[in-house]
Parts: sequence; C-alpha cells; structure tokens
Amino acid sequence: MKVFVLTGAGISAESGIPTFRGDDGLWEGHRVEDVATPQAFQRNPKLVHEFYNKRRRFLQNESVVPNLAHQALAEFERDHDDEFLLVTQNIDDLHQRAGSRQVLPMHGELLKARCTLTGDVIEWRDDLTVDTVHPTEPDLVGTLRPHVVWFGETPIGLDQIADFAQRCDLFIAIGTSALVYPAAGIVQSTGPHCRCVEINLDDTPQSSHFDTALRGKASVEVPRFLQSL
Ligand code: BJW
Repeated sequence: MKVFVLTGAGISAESGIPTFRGDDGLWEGHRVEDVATPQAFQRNPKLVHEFYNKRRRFLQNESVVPNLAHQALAEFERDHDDEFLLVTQNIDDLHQRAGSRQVLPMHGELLKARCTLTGDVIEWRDDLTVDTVHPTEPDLVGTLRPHVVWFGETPIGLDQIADFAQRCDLFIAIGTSALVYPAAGIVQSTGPHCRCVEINLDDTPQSSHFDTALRGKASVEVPRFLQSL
C-alpha cells in the first residue's frame, strides 16, 4: 500500500507551535497573509525577519519537541514496506526530529536561509537581519532570506507531489485547514481507488472529498488510525 501523508500546522499545535488561523493565529496583530509575501519582505524586511526570527528562536526552545502524532508517523514509516511520502506544509523540523525520513517540506524550512542573489541554501539557526553577511561570500550583505515559500511563490517538490498523489493507495491529511493551495487541492488529484482520510479537529472546505473524517486531536487520532491499518 502506497501511503501519502500531508501535514499542516495542526500536527505541531500540541508541541506548542501556534497554528496560523486558529484563535491564537495572529502574530502581533498581523495576519500570515500580510507578512508571508515577497511584497511584505520588500516593503518591510525588518518586520518579516522579526516574524521568522521569533519563530526560529522558539523552535529551538528545549520545550518544543515532537508529539505522539509525529512519532507515530515516523514509526509507521520505519515499519512500512511499500512507498511512503510525508509532505509537510510546516517549516518546523519536528517530523525530521521524530525520525521521519521521506519528508518533503513543501513550504520550506525555518532552519535554513537562502541567498536571494546566488540561490544558495544554508543551514541557519541564528537571527537574520538586513545586515547579515553571507557566510561564504563576505561581499554579500543583507541578501539572505528565510528559506520558506511565501504567497505567490512556487512550493517545493510539486512534480514529486503530483506524481505520488496519482499513484498512492492511501492519502491522509492531518491538521491542515485546506485553505492554502496547491496543498489544499492534493486530495482532488488522487486516483479513483485511493482512500482519503482527513484528521482534524474540525471540518474543512475539502472535507467532502475525503472518504473518512476523523475528528479529534492529531496526537490521539494519528496513532490510533495508523495502528488500525
Ligand atoms: C488540529 C489541531 C490538533 C489545530 N489536531 N488538528 C485563489 C484560489 C486558489 C489559490 C489562490 C487563490 N488566490 C491566491 C492563491 C494562491 C495562494 C493561496 O492558496 N492563497 C489562499 C489564501 C487562497 N497560494 C500560493 O500563493 C502558493 N503558491 C502558489 O500557488 O504558486 C503558484 C503555483 C501553483 C501551482 C503550481 C505552480 C505555481 C504558496 C502558498 C505558500 C503558503 N505559505 C505559508 C507560509 C510558509 C512559511 C511560514 O510558515 O511562515 O504556509 S502560509 C501558511 O498557510 C503556511 C502554511 O503551511 C499554510 C497552510 O496552513 P495550515 O498548515 O493549514 O494551518 P492553519 O492554521 O490554516 O490550519 C490548522 C488546522 O489544524 C486547522 O484546520 C485546525 O482545525 C487544525 N488543528 N489543532 C488536529 N491538535
């Protein structure tokens, strides 16, 4: 059985990372749509850097660790014989820390920076500012940006995602509001024989395209569902 898992902010909520569109989904009064765009970065790079600096610092806080849902997915992958792909919209590294190996972070990675001039992608754990010097190109100042996908930019790995969506036998969407495309539309690109399962606290605009809706916390529903397979 070929298994495709798509995760969103809800899977990391129980690790203490706020979701984007929940009650606590505003960052200092800004909607994510207002800070996660190339236009916002051009207009006010200091504000956008600060948005990511705070989240990068928080992610490295020792209290932030993978939860039972991340762990169950990693364990399932370890014991699974056929093809498996975990596509995450999250920029945290909690799946990788839990031990997942086939992880495709389609909206980028918070612990990486990218040079807007050379395209270099660099491991990055410190704050970024408009004065940050490129570590291997000392003439380049202020060219590094977070290695994340903003609105209007092309997500990472779309060919691999489209190919596996058509071939998988089981598609599981976990903790995503299904408001942001193209991730929200993946369920509709799965093949006719694919079983689609949505795990979320609530219904989403895509719920009618799933065969099974499991309503509850990811830390409970994900281990329970994977054990049932
Ligand atoms: C729990 C839980 C618990 C909580 N247990 N569950 C009109 C129509 C269609 C598309 C568009 C349109 N206008 C514009 C577009 C395109 C646009 C888009 O989709 N806009 C929408 C707002 C309409 N998309 C783009 O621009 C994308 N690029 C693109 O389209 O390029 C063109 C292209 C397409 C195809 C081929 C080639 C080119 C890029 C989107 C980039 C999104 N970036 C962000 C920021 C990333 C960096 C960062 O983290 O800062 O990605 S925005 C933000 O939203 C982030 C997330 O990954 C993404 C999705 O959010 P997610 O994960 O679903 O979180 P929430 O908070 O929304 O939901 C949490 C869910 O969990 C809820 O449902 C809860 O109930 C649940 N939950 N606790 C279980 N314990």
